[in-house]
Amino acid sequence: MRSVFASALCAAAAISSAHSTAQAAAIVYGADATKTSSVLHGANRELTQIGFMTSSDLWTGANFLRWDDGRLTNNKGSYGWMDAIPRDVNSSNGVSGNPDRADGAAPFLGEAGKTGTLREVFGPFGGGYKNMSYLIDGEDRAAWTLDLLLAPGQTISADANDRTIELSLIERGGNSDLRIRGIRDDGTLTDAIMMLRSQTGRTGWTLDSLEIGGPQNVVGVGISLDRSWTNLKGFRLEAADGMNGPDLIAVGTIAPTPLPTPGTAALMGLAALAAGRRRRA
Ligand SMILES: [Ca+2]
Ligand SMILES: [Ca+2]
Ligand SMILES: [Ca+2]
Ligand SMILES: [Ca+2]
Repeated sequence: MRSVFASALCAAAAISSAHSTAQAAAIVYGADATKTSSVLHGANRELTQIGFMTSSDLWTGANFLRWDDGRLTNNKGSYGWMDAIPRDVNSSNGVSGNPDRADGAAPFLGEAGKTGTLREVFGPFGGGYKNMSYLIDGEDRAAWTLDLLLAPGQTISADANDRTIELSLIERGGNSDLRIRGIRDDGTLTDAIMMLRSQTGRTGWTLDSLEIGGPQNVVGVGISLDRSWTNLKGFRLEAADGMNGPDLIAVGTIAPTPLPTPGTAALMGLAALAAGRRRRA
């Protein structure tokens, strides 16, 4: 009897879940090259539009310029937003994750000393666009961790619509995986989700950087996060042995909004109270 009752409960749960509009898990959509375009300024690439399979969302370069701060931890050390990170160039592979650039792209400020910064890779370049010819190059069997943070006090939260995108990654190669976590405003991390190489879609352009000897396809994903990903101040991207060296070009997200602080909420409460008193007076 008990097992029959349990089965009935399971069936009811399945029906309930099937009819629920709430999204239960992150969904990863490949980039759609037919809805994606970019322009070159010399060999520096500016994204003008990116679209994704099965989603009607169209993002622009602005979606990939949300970052105000960051930290990269690799096999050599841990580096903040403006810190000079040692780079591999000309087929050397000693740094597990490092700034790299298209062969013809503008040199990094630390070019002579073979360094680059997170701000150069993920911040505005020249006229203010995210330079899609700058990336973090990974190695086949090595690990790195990258935190990207929104401006202080700003957060993003996933909606309940599984066709809208909240996070996009652009990667060079399309033969690597990447682990993703949300960083909540209180510093705690969400559960991890994966971008698998099989889920990526081509953007329509290629990238040949200083660290490799020929061009590779650039791919992307758009991810609809589930509703447990709320009040995020940033994202953590992780490469590990077995992920085949993800080469991260860009990370995009929706427009952030200010997180109401307890102080703001209290002030608003006081204002409402004062208004009520005035009305009664
Ligand atoms: Ca490297
Ligand atoms: Ca969504
Ligand atoms: Ca790759
Ligand atoms: Ca090259």
